[in-house]
Amino acid sequence: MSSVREKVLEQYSSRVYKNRKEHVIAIGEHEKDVVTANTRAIPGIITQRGCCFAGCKGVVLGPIKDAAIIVHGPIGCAYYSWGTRRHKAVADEKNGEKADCYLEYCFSTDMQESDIVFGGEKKLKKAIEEVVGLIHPKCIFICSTCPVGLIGDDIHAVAKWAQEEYEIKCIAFSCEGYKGVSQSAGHHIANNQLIRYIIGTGDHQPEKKYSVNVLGEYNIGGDGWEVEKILKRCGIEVVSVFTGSGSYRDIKNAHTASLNLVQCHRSINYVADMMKDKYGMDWIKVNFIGIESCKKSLRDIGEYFGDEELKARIEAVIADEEDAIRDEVEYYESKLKGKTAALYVGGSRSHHYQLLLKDFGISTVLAGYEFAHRDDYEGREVIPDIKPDADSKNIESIEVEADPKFYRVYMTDEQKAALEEKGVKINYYEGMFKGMDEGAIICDDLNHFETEEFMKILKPDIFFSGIKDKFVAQKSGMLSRQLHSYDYSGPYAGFRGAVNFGRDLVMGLYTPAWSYVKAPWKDTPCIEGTLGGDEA
Ligand code: CFM
Ligand code: HCA
Repeated sequence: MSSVREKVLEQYSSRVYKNRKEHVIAIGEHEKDVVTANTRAIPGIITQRGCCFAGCKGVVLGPIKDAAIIVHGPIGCAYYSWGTRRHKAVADEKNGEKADCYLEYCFSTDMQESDIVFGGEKKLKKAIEEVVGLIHPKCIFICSTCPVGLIGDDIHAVAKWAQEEYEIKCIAFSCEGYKGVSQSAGHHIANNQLIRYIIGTGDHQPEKKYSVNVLGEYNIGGDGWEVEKILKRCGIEVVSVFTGSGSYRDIKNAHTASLNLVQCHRSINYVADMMKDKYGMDWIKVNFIGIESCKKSLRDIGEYFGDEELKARIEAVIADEEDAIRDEVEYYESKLKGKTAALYVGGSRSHHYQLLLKDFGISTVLAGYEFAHRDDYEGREVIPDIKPDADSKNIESIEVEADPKFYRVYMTDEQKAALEEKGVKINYYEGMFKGMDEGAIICDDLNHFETEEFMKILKPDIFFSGIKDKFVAQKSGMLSRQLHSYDYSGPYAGFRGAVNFGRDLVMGLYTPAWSYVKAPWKDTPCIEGTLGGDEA
C-alpha cells in the first residue's frame, strides 16, 4: 500500500477508512487501477460536491442563451446559479435566425411558505405568463428545486399547458437538488430532455461539407469561442455547441451534423450515445485543452473525414497557430519545467489539464474528481462492470430507437478498424488513468481533511481546484488556481489559451507579493487567555 495514501487514511475511524480507501488509490499500486466513484458522500465529511439542480440548471442548461430558464422554488437556488459559472454568451444571428441572450436575467417563482403548503403550480403559470409578456422567448425551461419534488407540483403538466397556450417550446426538468449523489444526476436529466424534445426538431442543413457538434464545451472564460474559431479556420462547420453560448436555435439542428466531438465526457456522454443510437452519428473524444491535445484532436477529425484537402488545411492551421505562440510557450516552459501540480475539479478537467501542464513540463502528483464515474477514470471498457445502485437507478435512463427519417450509417466496420489502426478511436474514451505516472494519487470525492493532509505530504507547487477549497491551499502559502472559473482569466483552450494559462501560472508562482507578507502567527501567538480561570 502506498505510504502516502496510508498516512492520510489511517487517521480515520475504521468505518470512514473502510469507505474512503476505495476512493483513494495510487496509480500502479495494484495490478489494475480500480476506483469507487459516483456513490454517496459520507454525511458531514465536507465534500466539495454540488447537487442535481446545479448539474442540470447550472451546468448543462444554464448556458443555452435563448432559453428563458424559470427556477421553480425558493429564491436561493435561482440567485446562486445566476452568473456564477462564467459560461459566456452573446446574442447572434445565424442563417437568418436570431438567438437572443437571456443570461443576464434571473427568473424564479420565489416560492413562499404558503406555496409550499398549498402548491406552487399557479405561481409557476403566472411566472411563465410574465416571462412571455416581458421577453417573448421561443423556448422556456422549468427547473425544479428540492421543495417542488417534495410537495409534488406537476411541472410537466404546466410545461404542456404553456406550449399550447403560447405556442412556444416549454420543457420541464425534474432536477430537484436531492436527486442522485451529485451534479452528475442533473447532467443526465438535462441530456434526456434535450434528446426527447429538442434535438431533431429543426430542419436547417449544414452548408459546408464537413460539420460537427461540439459536445461538453461550456465556453467558460471564452474557451468555446476559441475552439469554434480554430474549427472554422480548418473549414469545419460547427452546427451546434452543447451548450456554451449554445442556443435552442442551433441545438434543434444538431442531428444534421456529420460528427459529434465530445470535450467533457462526464456531463454529456449520454447525448453522444443517444445520438449514435438515434441518428447513427459517431462521436470522437477530443480535448482542446493543451497544445499537443489540440493538435491530436484536430488531426483525428481530419482522419475521421479522411479528406486529403481537409487534412492539409488542418496541418496548415496547426503550423500557423503554433508559430504564433512558440516564443511565449518556450519562455513560460523555461519558468515552469519541473514543477508539480495537484488537480481537483468536477468530472473532466482534472484529466484535460494534465495534458496542458505536460506541455509546460509540469507533472501531476494528485488528481481527482468531485462526481465522475468509473469510466471517466478507468475508460469506457469498464461500463459493463459498473453496478447500478439505488441512487443511480433513481435517475431515468432512456432508450432511443433509430430515427426512420434521419438514421444514417456514417462508416463501415472496416473503415472504423482502419481508423483505429491510425490511433483514432470512435465512440470511446480512455479515461484519466492511462496517461498518469506511477505512484500518482487519485482521490475521488476529495474532502477538506484529505485536501490539507495530501497537500502537507505531497507539497505540490500548484493546487488547482474551485472556490470552496482554493483558500485552504492559498492560506498555507501554496499557489492555488481555480480550474472552474479560471480565477476570472481565460480562455485556456486552444493554442492562444495555452499561452494565457502559462502566463497566469508564471505570474502566480513568481509574484514577489508573498515575500512581503508574514503571517501574524509567525511573530506573535494568536490565542491569548487564561487556563482554568486563573491569571496566566
Ligand atoms: Fe464537465 Fe464542465 Fe467539468 Fe462539469 Fe462542473 Fe465546469 Fe467542472 Mo465546475 S461540465 S465535468 S459539472 S468540464 S461546472 S464546465 S468546471 S465542475 S470539471
Ligand atoms: C457547480 C458549478 C461549479 C462550481 C465551481 C466551484 C462551476 O458545480 O455547481 O466550486 O468553484 O464550475 O461553476 O463547478
